[in-house]
Amino acid sequence: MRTVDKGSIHPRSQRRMMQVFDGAALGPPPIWLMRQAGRYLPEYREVRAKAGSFLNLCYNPAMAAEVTLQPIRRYGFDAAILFSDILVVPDALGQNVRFVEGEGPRLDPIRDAAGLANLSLRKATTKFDTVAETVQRLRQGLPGETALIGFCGAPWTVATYMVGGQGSSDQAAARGLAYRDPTLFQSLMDLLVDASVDYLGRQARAGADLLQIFDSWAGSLPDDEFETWVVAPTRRIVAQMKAQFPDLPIIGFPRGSGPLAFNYVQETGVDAVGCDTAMPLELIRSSLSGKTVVQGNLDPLLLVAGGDRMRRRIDTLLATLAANPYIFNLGHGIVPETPPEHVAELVRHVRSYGRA
Ligand code: 1CP
Repeated sequence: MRTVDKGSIHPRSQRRMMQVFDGAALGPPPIWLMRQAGRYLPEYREVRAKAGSFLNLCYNPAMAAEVTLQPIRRYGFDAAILFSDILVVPDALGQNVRFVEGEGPRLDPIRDAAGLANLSLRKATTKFDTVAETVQRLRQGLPGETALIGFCGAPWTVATYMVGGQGSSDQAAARGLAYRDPTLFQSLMDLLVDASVDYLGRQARAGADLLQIFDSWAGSLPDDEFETWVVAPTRRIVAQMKAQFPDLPIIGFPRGSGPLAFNYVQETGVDAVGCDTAMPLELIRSSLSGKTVVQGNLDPLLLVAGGDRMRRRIDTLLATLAANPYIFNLGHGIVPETPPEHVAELVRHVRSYGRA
């Protein structure tokens, strides 16, 4: 008997998620949600407890693949996103990174040239390959119609954690270092560009169908610094990825960039833009929709609330954006308080669009 590779039943181009990158406006649009794997799911909490530390989970290919698949089994999203974290990159480069229960990530901050000199891309390859092994397992284990998203943090956002040593509301440590010692800060960004290209390249070779670059703190910079620390490094990553993988779509998520998002798309060369919760729908419609693939931007807190209010906003998003290439998503990640049945209702409602 012939064995059938699940992937071969649905060649990559037949995955609905991929079709929007060929210019298709689909009714209903493809849907996935940022942080679709995570603490709001009881089955995630179970695996997370077994793993011990959060980084153990990220570096255990069997467990990381399992938690990636959990939301696909429940909701049948059009795309799975590799379970990992943007802070795997500084950890692999040699910075001390730990996740403190109830508090979030803590890193030994990089403040000077000596701190930076301790990091190297050479050290990182073993851990990067462990993550690539998760990607490989997923490509085998996912349904043929489900696209697989690889990702990394953008250099600016990753640097805010590396310099600050933890999350912050204003990214003051990194912004301060970038003004005080732009040469040192540029060296850190250069390392992160190289590391991101290496890391994403391994994910692509292992079977990722597309990539997302998370720039969660893009919105904390004035426009000239945005150009230097958000646009320029992202453009270098996109150019190097396109040179090696010309058909691999890249989604940029410049959270908080507001009216700068259009220039971001033009200048970085990303194929799609993730719109955050605060991006005005009228701005998305007039400056992005039809010019690039748009992804977003339902408020994650409206998903917690659920009900009619959520369904009405979904209808507005679809009516405004789905006539052009569009991927349904939230404007930021699912929060742990989200009732899993609200996610089911969201998917059901989006999938009813265009099928009436
Ligand atoms: O114990 C736990 O379960 C910790 C919670 C958690 C989870 C589920 C963290 C810690 N990271 C993740 C997974 C994760 N992180 C994914 C997996 C794939 C998916 O989306 O399902 C992804 C893509 C990320 C990306 C990530 N990590 C970003 C960018 C997106 C965003 O949310 O803005 C950022 C900023 C991080 C850092 C991070 N990791 C974890 C936390 C709590 C944070 C934020 C810390 C802070 O700013 O205070």
